Amino acid sequence: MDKTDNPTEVQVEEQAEGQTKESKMALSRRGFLGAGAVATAAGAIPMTAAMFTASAKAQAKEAASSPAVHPGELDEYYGFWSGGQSGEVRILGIPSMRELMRIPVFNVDSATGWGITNESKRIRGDGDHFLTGDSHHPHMSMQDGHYDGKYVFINDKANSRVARIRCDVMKTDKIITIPNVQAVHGLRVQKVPYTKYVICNGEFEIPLNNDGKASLEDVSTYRSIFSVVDAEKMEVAFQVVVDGNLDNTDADYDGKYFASTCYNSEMGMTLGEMVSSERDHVVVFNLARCEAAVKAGKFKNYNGNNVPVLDGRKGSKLTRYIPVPKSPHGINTSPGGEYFAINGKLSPTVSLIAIDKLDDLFADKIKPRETIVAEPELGLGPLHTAFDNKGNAYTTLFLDSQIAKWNVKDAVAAYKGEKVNYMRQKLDVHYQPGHNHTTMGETRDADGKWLVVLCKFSKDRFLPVGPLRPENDQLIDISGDEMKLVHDGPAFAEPHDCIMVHRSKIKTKKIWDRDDAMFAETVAMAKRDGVTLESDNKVIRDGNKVRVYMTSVAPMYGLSEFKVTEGNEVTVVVTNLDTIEDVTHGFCMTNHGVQMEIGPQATSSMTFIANKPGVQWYYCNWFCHALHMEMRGRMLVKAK
Ligand code: K7E
Ligand code: CUA
Repeated sequence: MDKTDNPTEVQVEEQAEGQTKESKMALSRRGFLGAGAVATAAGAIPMTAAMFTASAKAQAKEAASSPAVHPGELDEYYGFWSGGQSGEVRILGIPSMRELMRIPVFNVDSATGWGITNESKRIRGDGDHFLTGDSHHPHMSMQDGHYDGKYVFINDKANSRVARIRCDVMKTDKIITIPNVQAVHGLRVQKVPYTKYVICNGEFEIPLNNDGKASLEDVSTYRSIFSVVDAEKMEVAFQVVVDGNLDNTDADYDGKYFASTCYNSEMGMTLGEMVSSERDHVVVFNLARCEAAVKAGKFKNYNGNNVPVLDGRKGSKLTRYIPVPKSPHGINTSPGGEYFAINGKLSPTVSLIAIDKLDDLFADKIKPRETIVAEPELGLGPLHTAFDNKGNAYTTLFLDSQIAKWNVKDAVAAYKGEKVNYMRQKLDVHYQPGHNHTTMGETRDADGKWLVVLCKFSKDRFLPVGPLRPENDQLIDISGDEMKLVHDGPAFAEPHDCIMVHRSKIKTKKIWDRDDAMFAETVAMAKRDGVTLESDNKVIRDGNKVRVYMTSVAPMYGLSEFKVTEGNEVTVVVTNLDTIEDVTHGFCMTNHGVQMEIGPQATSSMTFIANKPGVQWYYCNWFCHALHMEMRGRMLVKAK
């Protein structure tokens, strides 16, 4: 690298001579990850003096505008945040960045009883025995490219699952395990004409029939598989076997194509093998052809299940493979529907695929690389790109710890050879950003107001809290010509991705409907027991099983005592008769490791073995009333 033209991190420090000691330290800390990683990147790109000035200027303007939402005021946007290894989804208010709620999904939650109540166990289904999850990509269902406020879908990479969250109550209502694949990573929804399908990538390569008979040496039958899930039924509609593996995915705005990035076209099993070739690819799926192939029965089944699996490997009519620089990561469709932006990761570039050229590609009229209409060089480690409503794109640079703001039209012109500067600004973020997202930016309604950048490291941005640090979710004002960093938001493990949805798109219930599907099976059980949940307080004895039905009205349970025998399987069903907004009750049985939440007008139940002889108090553990402490009762467990 030419030292005079391309300031390295060291030189940046020298240039910072006049600055305070603290900001110099900050600059040197920035280099910590960047420097070593440069060597593995495909090639460093020159950072011009103009770019440096722009970035320094932007830094000086930090905190110039404010995301203040004053006490009593409401946020303009709902943010849906993945909780990463915590397995949950969080709701934030934007722009305040206040955390409003947590939605347990793939995790077990002590507060709400998710994974403990019978209702949640039914929803958790065949994956109920898993205590863990790794959620990455939350995306809301759409109508004609606009959010419809109905569902948020999210993947669990760890256990190959997909979950659906109902936005009227903000609870998970369905979780399925995707067969034939391992590590469901990229997940998106069909945008147009509506979210008929949720699409998701099986990242890890496994034998087609993964029955324990394959070897670690012969990897010839190893495949990655693309899954297309019926969003309403929450069943896999069909799958497509591809060449290479699958990382991230997105859909077009025409209802015709899905596309996924592949970082392991080598089908390597070790890191060295995975990064050995200079190019990987994007695979594009032709939805109509896939549906026709399923109809025509041109599929196979694997692993003893009935899911139709199509062959979309190279040469197939169902797919096309577009070579891009090695190890691409994120894929983001521009809100006008013109481009798939492919983020280079090991290449300093983003490749733009013109979606209107895909018809010709599938008709074999053009070559795959002819669909690429821009490949701007942005900086080191581009991972994800977001869009505003003014034709600009915002790309996270993981290694540079920056956001590159660039103009899409100018990047296309530059690729044609015109002398234009597509780079608008580089802004330092803190540090190592992964995903970023603009308000409404993955829909036709991109509004160019806010950009959130999910930084993987926070280092020195918060009070030190031991070796494990929070992430740093930064809020950037993008409404003006310059990006302005306005807020640092610490977050626990690990928001991979987020979306920001205008509040006008979401209508939530204040209290539960008594006929809600969430507890319909519990209502049916009560009916079989001859119990009217809204009025009865009864103990039903059924051999070794005891079903205890009680109501709750602040500050009392309908039953203040009941008796069981040691070893009984006890099911406690609580129906919250309160109709007042926000009066949630809890039910905790001491010494049995169980507790749950019961929202206003909801029924919740849980089952446990009464294995602790003696008097066991149960109590309300959600604060509900001045006499909340007194809201309790006794279970006598008679010794056997
Ligand atoms: Cu969307 Cu983190 Cu799963 Cu990129 S991934 S960073
Ligand atoms: Cu009921 Cu606290």
